[in-house]
Amino acid sequence: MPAAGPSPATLNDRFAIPGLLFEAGAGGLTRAVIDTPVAGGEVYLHGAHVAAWRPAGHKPVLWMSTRSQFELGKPIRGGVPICFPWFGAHPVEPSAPAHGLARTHFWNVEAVSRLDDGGVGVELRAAIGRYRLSYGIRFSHELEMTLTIERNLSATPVRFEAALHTYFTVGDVRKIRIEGLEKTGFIDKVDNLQRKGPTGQAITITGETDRVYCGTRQACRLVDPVLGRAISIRKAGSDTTVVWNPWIEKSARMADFGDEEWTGMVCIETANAADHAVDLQPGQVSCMKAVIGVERL
Ligand code: TA6
Repeated sequence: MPAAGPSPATLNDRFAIPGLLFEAGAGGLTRAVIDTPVAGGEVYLHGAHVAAWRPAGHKPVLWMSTRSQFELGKPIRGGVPICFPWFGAHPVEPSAPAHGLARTHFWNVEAVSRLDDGGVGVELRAAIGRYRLSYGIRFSHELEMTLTIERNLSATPVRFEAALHTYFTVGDVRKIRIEGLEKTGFIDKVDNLQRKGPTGQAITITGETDRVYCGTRQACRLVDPVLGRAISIRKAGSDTTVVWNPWIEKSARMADFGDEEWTGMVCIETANAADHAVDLQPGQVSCMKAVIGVERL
């Protein structure tokens, strides 16, 4: 299945720089492959989907299902799907795709750059319905992703939800803890959307977990004793954090998710969703950023 948009050769003529090359990736979808002394990575133009990031001296940080599809019109299972302009099921249209349109949309390359620290930056753009979006990704010692909803040119406010739905590789999800949300209440999507108060403790995963933490700008820290590392997730312009692991039964129900893969991943998502959907006033711009870092324990 040919990918949409310009060929890798055309893109390389225009944008290739040392450490960044375009190629046909999985399923023939076009991707930029980043390979520098400070970090490696991949981003597909399909969905502007960051599929890999590997800072120097560390194992790959982002998780990708071995069963993921790489097809036009289908979401990729892993990495960092962009959820926009809604999160989860569409509020009124049950047949609309979960998590919106951005993650299966084709994005164009706007610019690439060599960063002062030896990393590489990529800027992508897309027009989705009435929205104009740009997405800046910096592959370096940290992974920085900035989603910008360009100026609302209409005379009326527009409401949307957005998320960087990041999948992290972990040694064993049953042995991790997630710090930073101890003081934040959440909507529990595995318990009839019950609103629950702060637990006062770090999050541990002991079953299917699907929590929308509302009203938090806190950084999170994913502590992984099996892989001997801690992953930091700092953010700006985001008031919601989502934590998800499908556990056993839900994994078995997902065709693009291996039945046993749930032990090796957890999602910590940087979002504006639920109570914190964005009401973008005329003339306003909205910007949401996630910065991922890794340290050895
Ligand atoms: O962010 C958690 C969640 O909303 C879960 O409910 C689960 O559906 C997950 O996203 C994956 O959604 P997807 O549409 O990619 O299968």
